[in-house]
Amino acid sequence: MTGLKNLYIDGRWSGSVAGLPPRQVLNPADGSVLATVCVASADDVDLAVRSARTGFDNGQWSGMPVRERGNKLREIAQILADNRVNLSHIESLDAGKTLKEAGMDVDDAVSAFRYFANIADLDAGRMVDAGDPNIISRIGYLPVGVCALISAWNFPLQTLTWKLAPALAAGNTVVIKPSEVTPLSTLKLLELLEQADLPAGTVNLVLGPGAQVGTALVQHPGIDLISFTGGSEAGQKVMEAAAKGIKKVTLELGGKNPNIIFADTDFHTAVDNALTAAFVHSGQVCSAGSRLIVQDQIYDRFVRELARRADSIRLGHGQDPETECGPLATAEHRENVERHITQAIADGARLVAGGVRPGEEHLQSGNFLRPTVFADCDRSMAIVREEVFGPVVTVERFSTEEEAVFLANDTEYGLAGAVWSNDASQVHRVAEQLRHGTVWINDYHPYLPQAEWGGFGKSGLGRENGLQGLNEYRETRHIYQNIAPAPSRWFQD
Ligand code: TXE
Repeated sequence: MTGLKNLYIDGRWSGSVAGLPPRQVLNPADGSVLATVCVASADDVDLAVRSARTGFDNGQWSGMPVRERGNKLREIAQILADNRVNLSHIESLDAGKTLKEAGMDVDDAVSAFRYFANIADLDAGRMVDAGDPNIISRIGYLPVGVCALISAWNFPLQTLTWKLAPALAAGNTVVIKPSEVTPLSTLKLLELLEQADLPAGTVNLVLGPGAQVGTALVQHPGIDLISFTGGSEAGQKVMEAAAKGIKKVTLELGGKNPNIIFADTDFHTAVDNALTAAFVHSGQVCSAGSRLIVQDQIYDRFVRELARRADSIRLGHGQDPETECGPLATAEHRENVERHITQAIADGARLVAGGVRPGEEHLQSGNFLRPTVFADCDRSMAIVREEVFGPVVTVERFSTEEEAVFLANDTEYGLAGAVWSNDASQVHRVAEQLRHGTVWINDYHPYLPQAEWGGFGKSGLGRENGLQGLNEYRETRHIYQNIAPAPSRWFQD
């Protein structure tokens, strides 16, 4: 035992039974140690899954009337809203995002709990016409069981609550594993959840690296469903584990998202939003508009203005109100992004902004990187095809509408995309042809808890939010009742 008690199992804070060495959580803006937390062993994971199983089987949560569960979710939403300042401060420190962004993440978390509280009892199933007046046939829903919720470091609170709120609304019990890079807002969330007095075993928390703790969790036979947000490589492993255990699985895996700009659109609005699309949270956003596709007539002017604006973005600590972009999540991640930049230059992309670490003295100990713009890109280049997950945007050129659609769909991913034009018919035509889970027209980034979120192709499986976001956490059951039973006479007496 290390004395640390950061795991939450069966309604209590506990330490790792194996006493594994704890892990330091670093501030990405200056490398300082924000906290030291314990690392779960396979035995701790087992205890957490057993606790969730007992919690599920005893029916205290899963058997609670749906309306009461909804009330609990509303209570949680209010607790989070009341703690907005504290939660966003923690998220800003740990994930390196600005306080403004972190506050919006808390608002998203609150909205998710409110939305799923409101829809939990909307749909109790339906009657089915069996074509026989003596048959009562009905469809109903049950919770799936014990869910493993694995969240990512870029939106620690938001990616978790998009899973937790629907999982709880549907009556499941859960074991949460946040990213080892950014566990602090999740720890705070668990602390706040105690105020809602959920039955013991409903929500459990394990901490530690994906390769060990995440693997132990997804391979555990007591898990019925895995909901994962992260990279493709880890997503593939999660899916393999799910396949071995025939577990339900949803994957939210990021993307390479096209942002199409037609020449007739308002120029400055499009440039301004292209920056937001690409560089919010230093591009560490699964739906980042990292691939600009710009029409011929405005291409050169667009590239010049984009580069000028990118060069003036202010980097800094998330808590500094002057900061527009924070650091990257880890030193290793920055090196990965830099490798992508080096490769892009070798492939012939024209660097017109950034590509380097900032020179300012006070940024030297953080994982900062200047917002980077590459022009003259084409789809043969790795920088156009691969997810970089950093402050890097590429610009390609197109002339016709058909070409724009072709380029935008020419990706293995399919999470999100946008189209900008003043021609109402054109934007609709283009949007209808884009094979991406979310398509924005003359906007970028907004999402709604009531609208499904998720991707085509390698962007993942299943959907979060919306009605489908709830249904991922429910089993469908058909009950067929014969009210006039009689011998079937299939076999002779
Ligand atoms: O995430 P990982 P990483 C993308 C982005 C980034 C890349 C890698 O391109 O550069 O993924 O990021 C847990 N079994 N996105 O390496 O490893 C892990 O502990 C079970 C996109 O930091 O995918 C963490 O909790 N769990 C993305 C979570 O999975 C495993 C957000 C994500 O970690 C595991 C983040 C395993 N085998 C990165 N391996 C998005 N969709 O927004 C890891 N984990």
